[in-house]
Amino acid sequence: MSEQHCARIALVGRPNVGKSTLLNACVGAGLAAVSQKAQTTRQQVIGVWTEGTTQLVFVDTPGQAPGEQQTLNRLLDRNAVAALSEVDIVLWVREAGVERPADRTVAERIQQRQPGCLAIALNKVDRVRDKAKLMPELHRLQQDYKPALLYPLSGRRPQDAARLCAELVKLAPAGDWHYPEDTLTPQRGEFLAAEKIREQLFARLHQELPYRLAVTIDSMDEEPAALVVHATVWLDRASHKPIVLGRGGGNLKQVREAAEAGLTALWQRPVRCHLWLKLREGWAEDQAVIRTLGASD
Ligand SMILES: Nc1nc2c(ncn2[C@@H]2O[C@H](COP(=O)(O)OP(=O)(O)OP(=O)(O)O)[C@@H](O)[C@H]2O)c(=O)[nH]1
Ligand SMILES: [Mg+2]
Repeated sequence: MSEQHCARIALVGRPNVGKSTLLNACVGAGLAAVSQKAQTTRQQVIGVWTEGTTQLVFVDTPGQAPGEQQTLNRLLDRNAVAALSEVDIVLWVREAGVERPADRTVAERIQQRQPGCLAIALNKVDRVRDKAKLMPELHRLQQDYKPALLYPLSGRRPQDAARLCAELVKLAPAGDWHYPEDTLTPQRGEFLAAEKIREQLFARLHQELPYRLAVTIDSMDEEPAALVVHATVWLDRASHKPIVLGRGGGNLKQVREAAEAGLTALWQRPVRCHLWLKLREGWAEDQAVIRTLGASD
């Protein structure tokens, strides 16, 4: 076999630009939680793409936002910054036609770290009707940051992600693969299950509430008919319980069913989930608790 190439690629960017969507599209699986709300991702998610002689290891990171107060947010930020120094390629995801102060913060952090190889994905181009409007933005990004790769795309289109991977292959240095060829992710099933449940809580709860929840997995058991997951949803206020449950428990049922469907698609086998609500007041402010609940750095 000819020489192997391997690149570890950090997806960075401000919250909600589509990093997790892009990771999922690149590896062709719903690994990372995606939602309309900013700061969905709390912890690094790793997705592996292997083709020919090259392996791309994508590391999804929490969106970086300036001036956040809450402990959890500070931890998220630290995780994202740490990811920058451990990779071969920094893939900075931006939103076409939208510039926010947090984009500046990300740019400064990238420049401080001076990554060996910078690639920029200009995402959500499907939202830009007049594609000619992209040209000045692409030109400006090229001038300002001189990336090794500048790629306009929609992370919602699998063919765009496939083309992006083909471009990233050209930047991958020679080196041994990190994982066996058929690896989708090195992360544990428990982690993926918790992320899928959290994703569904994000989809069905509003305002601050989803940010004040955490999910841990109590057990995962192979049973003849299905893989059975028992999970605890941690609340930090008693008043949140009826909202999470919904009328007649209907909301939590929807969360459970959608998580089951997502995990069944991911693992290609029937999955059943049981969700339990538990109260642990103040967890979102308590760094020690956050570590035990999985958002560790
Ligand atoms: N129209 C459009 N929407 C997109 C695209 N990519 C992502 N989205 C949407 O943008 C929202 C945010 O996507 P995420 O993938 O969760 O974003 P993220 O950057 O991982 O966000 P954080 O984890 O909060 O930092 C979701 O509603 C996605 O469906 C795209 O190419 N086009
Ligand atoms: Mg994300």
